[in-house]
Amino acid sequence: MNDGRARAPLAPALPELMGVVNATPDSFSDGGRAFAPAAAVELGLRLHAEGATWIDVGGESTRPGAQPVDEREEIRRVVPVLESLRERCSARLSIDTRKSAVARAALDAGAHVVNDVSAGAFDPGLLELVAARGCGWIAMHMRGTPATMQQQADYADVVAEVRAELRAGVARALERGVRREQIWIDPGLGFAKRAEHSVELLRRLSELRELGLPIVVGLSRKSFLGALSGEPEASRRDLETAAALFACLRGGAAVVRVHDVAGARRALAVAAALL
Ligand code: HH2
Repeated sequence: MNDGRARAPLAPALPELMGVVNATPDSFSDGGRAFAPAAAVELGLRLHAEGATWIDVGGESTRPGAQPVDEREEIRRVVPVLESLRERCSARLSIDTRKSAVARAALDAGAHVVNDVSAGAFDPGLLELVAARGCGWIAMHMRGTPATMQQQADYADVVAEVRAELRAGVARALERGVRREQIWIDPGLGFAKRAEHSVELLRRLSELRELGLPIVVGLSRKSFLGALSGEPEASRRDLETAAALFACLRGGAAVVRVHDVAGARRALAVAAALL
């Protein structure tokens, strides 16, 4: 790892918290709130103070049907935020992008980890970059692109298929020179998944531990939670998120990606005492 910090154990007692900073106008639950760099930095600092040991900065929404953002615009959105957070806090910084040009600029600005929702499938140059820099890499499961993925949510056994596809993505990365110690995996809840697929993946999360890599789970406010509870408004699904964190803890997640860090910390404290 290029940041000199050891990766956390495979299944720590409590998952680490990754706070979400979307420097976008159109993210599905909080678009526009942290679009201005100063607002994004302020949010990142607050989430870190609330207990996030990771801050994930993104400049392109990946919600179903989202329109792609030009890489120069994406760089313009995230670089000043990363530079400032790198200077002002000690959180591990991840850049949420599928594009090697954006990842390169983000690493130069101080990011430690590339959070790649395409697991290396979108831009072949990304794996070469990760191998060359020795930075962290989150390989998230998806099929297709955010524009097309919901047409590919077709599984006989979603857990077995996601595990096999993640295994293949990790193997491709290892062939390109990425080392196992650099890698986290993520089931990609809501990405090429219908609600029942995301629920099944969370219920059987521990089966992904067969891959022997630490697991990141991004469940925060997602539509499968709304399908379960009946809450249509994404920004009002923090209670649903807190309840579902129980499954992340039970399944051995190493990192959970959330918008409401303070609430997630409280929910995990209770869940850990009860499990
Ligand atoms: N989910 C989103 C974005 N990035 N990265 C990982 N590793 N795992 C996830 O589940 C994940 C992710 C979607 O959430 P959000 O960033 O809040 O929304 P948007 O993509 O609309 O910006």
